[in-house]
Amino acid sequence: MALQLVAVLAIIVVDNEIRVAHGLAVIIVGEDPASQVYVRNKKKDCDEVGFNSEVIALPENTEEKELLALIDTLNKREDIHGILVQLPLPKHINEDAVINTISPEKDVDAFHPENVGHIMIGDYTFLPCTPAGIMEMLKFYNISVAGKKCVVIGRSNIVGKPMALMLLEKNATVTIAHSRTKNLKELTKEADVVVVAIGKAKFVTEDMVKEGAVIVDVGINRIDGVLYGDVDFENVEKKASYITPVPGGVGPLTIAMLLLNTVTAFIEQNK
Ligand code: L34
Repeated sequence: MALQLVAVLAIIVVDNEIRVAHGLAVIIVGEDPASQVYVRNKKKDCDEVGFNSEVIALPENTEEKELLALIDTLNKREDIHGILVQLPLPKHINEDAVINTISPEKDVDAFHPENVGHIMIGDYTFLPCTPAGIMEMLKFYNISVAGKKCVVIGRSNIVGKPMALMLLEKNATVTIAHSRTKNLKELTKEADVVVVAIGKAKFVTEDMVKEGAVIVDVGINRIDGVLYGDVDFENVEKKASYITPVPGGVGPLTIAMLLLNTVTAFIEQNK
């Protein structure tokens, strides 16, 4: 559904000319197998909706300055509206330096500090793809978070922190839990909505959740070739009113939001 929505939005009229929103550059450095799958899925979805996308695969030993120079070139290209550098990067490359180099108007991940600041004050062009997808999904299922207790497990810059801000913006009462949180179960048992993004297979168990809770699983853990979320799906499912599966849940939504952000970037750059 989400992809079809993006496809409709992708054709717009600029100066009486019909144009297709294209121009997403995805950079991947190294051979991380999970990243390769995610980038391949992004490319596939771009092709499906008719975007021009370029996947630029660089070797593991790429120097930071080469990567920054490439981003600089993409920043200047008029046919590229969105730039994404797949994370994580190899250890010898400074992630912050890379994110800071992406032009904020092309930052379709919304990771640049300028975009993060805009989100903080509720005046933004882009939202980070994973939490934005989760908010869209809640809206689609008419799940209001206003006045509800929401627990976000995980405090990363790409999921946990922005997720908490977005829920807060929709008037939820938000708790952010993390590896140092004491008595996590006491928090989750009270929660109307639990979003978990910590990367530990089957971490959230049935005894931790309230009857009728909404459970959103961001984790993707591969064990012996099988994918597991951060939630013990089979058992938690019995108690939850809604629960997202892994695979086929938050991952594909993340990509749909990336395409939406690329459309937004295209529109903004053609104003
Ligand atoms: N810069 N780095 C940047 N932007 C992002 O938005 C991401 N993320 C996360 C990792 N690094 C990033 C993604 O793209 C996670 N992520 C992502 C994207 C797609 C999928 C999962 C995570 C996905 O396609 N998931 C499939 C299964 C994939 C599999 O078989 O492993 C699913 O159905 O969940």
